[in-house]
Amino acid sequence: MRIVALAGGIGGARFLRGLQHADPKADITVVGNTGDDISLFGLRICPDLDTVMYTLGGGINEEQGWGRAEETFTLRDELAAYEVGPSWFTLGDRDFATHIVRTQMLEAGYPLSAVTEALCDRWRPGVRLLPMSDDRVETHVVIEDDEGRRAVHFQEWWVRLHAAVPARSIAAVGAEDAKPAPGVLEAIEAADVVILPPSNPVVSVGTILSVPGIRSAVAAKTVVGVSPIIGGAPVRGMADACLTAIGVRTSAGAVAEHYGADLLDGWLVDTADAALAGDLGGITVRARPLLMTDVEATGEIARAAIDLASELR
Ligand code: GDP
Ligand code: FO1
Ligand code: CA
Repeated sequence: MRIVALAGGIGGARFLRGLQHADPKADITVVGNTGDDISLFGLRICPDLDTVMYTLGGGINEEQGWGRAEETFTLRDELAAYEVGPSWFTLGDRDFATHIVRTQMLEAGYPLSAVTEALCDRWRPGVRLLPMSDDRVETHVVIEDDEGRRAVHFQEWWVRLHAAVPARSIAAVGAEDAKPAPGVLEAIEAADVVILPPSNPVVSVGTILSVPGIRSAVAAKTVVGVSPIIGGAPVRGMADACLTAIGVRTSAGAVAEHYGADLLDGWLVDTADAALAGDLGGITVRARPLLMTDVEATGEIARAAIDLASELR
């Protein structure tokens, strides 16, 4: 079975591990979000691509969900001794190596897709990991506080400001002019099913879908999504603040309606949202437990998504 998944960071990566467990023979292409990417200390950092690569490659910090296992922070401490920041974004020594390799290759002229492939030669994630685009797209958040109304990078809003300042609006800067990375549209066209893992509907899946050409290619396929919202709240992270910023209620049903029946064929919701089961304006909704507590439980969620897609094909 050829599967394409559009993934953000932690929610996407954990789901993908379950998908591999549910169907070890599946041919999986992951289209990863690069809207979270940021340049710091002269280095290009791609948090969502790295979270998928480290999680599936066995190098992730499991408790945290991002960054490397068995990490040390000598470089961070040395930078701090020089008073060279920013200090609000924590990069460990092992993780720094990834960003150095990536930046060196980008500066030598390789596109991000080729760089990601090279990094995956080490990590062997068992999926084909493609950035959504080789062009630079950055998610910015418009906020308003004592310093006035301004746009900040998504990481600054989330990590430095802890999303404590409400997001007035969210923009994927550069998306309009971005092209899907080589292989993205081809993989979607060749897919038997497209799965939307329980990734952030605004700043992960929404950003990927904002790259011209990707949404229409996905909409032409059988698409099943897994709700990241359970009982009116995200399981973790800031999806509620992001949904509010784009005028969508934080509920499993509202997220499905936001994606739309032109995109989604099937939608898995948690048993807490079982009242939605049935037909939601043309989207087939099934309820089952959606907490990704371990690989087995996550595998069963992924299996349910594959089964629903097979029924709807
Ligand atoms: P990020 O880039 O690290 O924020 O990760 P993603 O965008 O891929 O996923 C974030 C989303 O994952 C959040 O909105 C969470 O609600 C969702 N999520 C995390 N854990 C679970 C879980 O166990 N079950 C479900 N259904 N969603 C989850
Ligand atoms: N998240 C944090 O909350 N604080 C950090 O200092 C931080 C550093 C970081 C470094 C590398 C990386 O790949 C991810 C990192 N994250 C950090 C996670 C990341 O900012 C976000 O959770 C995702 O981008 C949200 O989608
Ligand atoms: Ca992310």
